[in-house]
Amino acid sequence: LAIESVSAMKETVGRLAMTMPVTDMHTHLFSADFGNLLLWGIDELLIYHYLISESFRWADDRESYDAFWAMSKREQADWIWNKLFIEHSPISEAANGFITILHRLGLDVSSRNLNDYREALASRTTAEQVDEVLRISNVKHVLMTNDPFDPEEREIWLNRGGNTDSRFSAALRVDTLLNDWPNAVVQLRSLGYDASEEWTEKTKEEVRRFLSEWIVRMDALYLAVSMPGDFVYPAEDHRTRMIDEAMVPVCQKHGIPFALMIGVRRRVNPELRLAGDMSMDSDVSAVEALCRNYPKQKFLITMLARSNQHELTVLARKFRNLMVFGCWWFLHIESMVEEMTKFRLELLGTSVIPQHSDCRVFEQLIYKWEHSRRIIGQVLASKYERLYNSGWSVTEDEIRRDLDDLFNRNFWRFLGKEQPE
Ligand code: RAT
Ligand code: ZN
Repeated sequence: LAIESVSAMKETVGRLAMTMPVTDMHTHLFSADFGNLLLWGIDELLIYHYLISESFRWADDRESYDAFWAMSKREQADWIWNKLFIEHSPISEAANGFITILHRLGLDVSSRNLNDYREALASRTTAEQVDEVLRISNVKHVLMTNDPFDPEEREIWLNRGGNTDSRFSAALRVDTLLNDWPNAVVQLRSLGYDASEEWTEKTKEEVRRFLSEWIVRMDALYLAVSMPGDFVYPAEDHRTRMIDEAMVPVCQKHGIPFALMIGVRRRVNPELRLAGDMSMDSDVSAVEALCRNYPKQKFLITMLARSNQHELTVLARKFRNLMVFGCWWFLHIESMVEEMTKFRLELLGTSVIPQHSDCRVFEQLIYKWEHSRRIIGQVLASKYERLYNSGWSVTEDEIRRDLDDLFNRNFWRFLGKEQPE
């Protein structure tokens, strides 16, 4: 049944956009199987690296980075709370996000009493909080970021059964192999792979064996890396050899996509540690060459610089093995999500994955998805409105189909896999 009026259409889109279950195709979250690797709760939320860098803007000359890093987590959280929530208003996306979380968890935001918030969550178990947050955020499926070179994580995969929660899937992260090869060689050797710094036949074989074994062990849905903005492909360098001779062949053998997140400049301020990374312009022609060279290989691509977004979206018109995804990191703010979602829909229709959360702390699913759902819904409704004015009205089923494509099916279809129930 076609919807009768623009206002009824907007109401339907708004309601479905806010409530439809979503697949979150890139996070740094874990299932409860991973114990302490799964971060959650008030203090972890406040010491999110996005908030660390924002609060240092208010630090005075006597407040050193070293003093901050020497504090306990709780002290760090108190410090950030004072700077960003008490001494100033929580206007930024990440600070506002913390307030959205408190509000949706049913805590009294007006009390501004941090210890009450801590206490309210203190009696919960990790498993309870995972269920509760997935329920509130309506996130149905979460992709983790899984690194076998992390000793704590590796131990869980090797000796403690790995992931047993069907709401979570793995993605094999390969940054060290591409971006820090000497270190990767040391790690590979310590894990029993006969690799050498020199790119020999034996080394290629062993890297492929390492990747294959871990894809199988984790049941990884894709291979993932984040790349600096100066990534060039093809080039006479280690990265090109690694991609051509190890990573793409292994992805093809297992029938999985390769996700590249391009445009990071790591540690422009090392004193901020994880919070010290920056964005930089990238060369979209690297993605173009990959898509052209490997028409049968699928590439999930996101870029960090605003200046690359339009060109990347145009490129997706040329290559069906390219899926653009998410508004990443510094682009995950209201104005950019709106701008990017608009021109992506204008260039690609609904054949895009408009958002991923990149959450590091579990409750962040609540605000990242609530904020993004609202904007995506508004942009989609404005497109239906234009159609309506030409006499084309969409049905509720069609709205549901389009949102389901954006929030779930484009990802699973691209993978060639059934979405888990
Ligand atoms: O968004 C982030 O939290 C960054 O620190 C990175 O982890 C980035 O998302 C990445 O996956 O490299
Ligand atoms: Zn990430």
